[in-house]
Amino acid sequence: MLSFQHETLLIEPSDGGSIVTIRLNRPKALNALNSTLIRQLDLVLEALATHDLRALILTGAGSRAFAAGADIKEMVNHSVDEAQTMSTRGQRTLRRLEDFPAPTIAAVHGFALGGGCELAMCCDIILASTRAVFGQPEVKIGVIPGFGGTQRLVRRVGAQRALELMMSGRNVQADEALRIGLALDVVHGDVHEAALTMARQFASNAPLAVRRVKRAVLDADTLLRAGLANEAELFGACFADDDQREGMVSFIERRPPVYRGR
Ligand code: CO8
Repeated sequence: MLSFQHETLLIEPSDGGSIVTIRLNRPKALNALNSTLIRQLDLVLEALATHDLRALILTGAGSRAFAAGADIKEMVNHSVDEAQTMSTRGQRTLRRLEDFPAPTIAAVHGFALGGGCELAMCCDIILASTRAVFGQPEVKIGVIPGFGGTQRLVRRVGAQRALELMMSGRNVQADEALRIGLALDVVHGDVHEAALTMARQFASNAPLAVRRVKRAVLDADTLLRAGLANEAELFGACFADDDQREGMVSFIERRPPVYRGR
């Protein structure tokens, strides 16, 4: 029953259907998160939450990326309202992933940038291949993280490191991701196989107890909701700036941006 396909996602059951892998499947665009993918992910997560899964794995199709962020080409011309709405919608889907009843593991190879990094951080565990590259590069294109990065990166790595990463927009290689606690482990070998091995370990324990461990941890964070709403508003506000258009157009035109602070 779980073996269904979506345009932008591949759904791969294993272990008799008790473990499922969702593979983001836009490899030509480095699995950039467009609105179709987000919508399909939302539907798949809603459906899978009603199955008796023991673990869920999220990974990217192709060899180059987990996901290189929200789709810049889709959002370049957004108004403030459209941007805020898209941020809020995306946050809802990512929150659905974070709230998924069973354990979730992001198996990251290649780029996990912007929305891709934000998506990975909604999983309980992040495993990185040696070639994983993380980052929140939004300020380089005139905006801020809008899928929860300003909230969840702080929780993963602390405010000082999160601010340094989000204000520089620089890339974080796998070994640094491990050192700062963004990734739990760096895998020398097949990162999806490693995720499956970990998923099986979780799956061998009492499933209701495992789910309650997760609930207890998530429920303790009572401030996240307000932080996400504030982020969506600030993300939307970027789309009143000339710098947002310049940042995104320069990415599409493959030239350096010229920012004027307006
Ligand atoms: N959106 C759309 N297309 C993308 C994206 C993206 N984020 N990333 C890569 N692509 C496309 C490229 O345009 C290119 O397509 P084409 O061949 O048709 O021109 C293809 O993927 C391959 O990419 P490159 O040619 O650029 O590959 P390189 O190896 O030269 O570079 C990089 C790889 C470094 C990953 C580069 O592609 C890059 O910098 N990508 C953008 C990274 C980024 O800035 N991500 C953050 C986006 S903003 C964001 O995620 C905010 C989240 C909140 C959103 C809220 C809702 C609106």
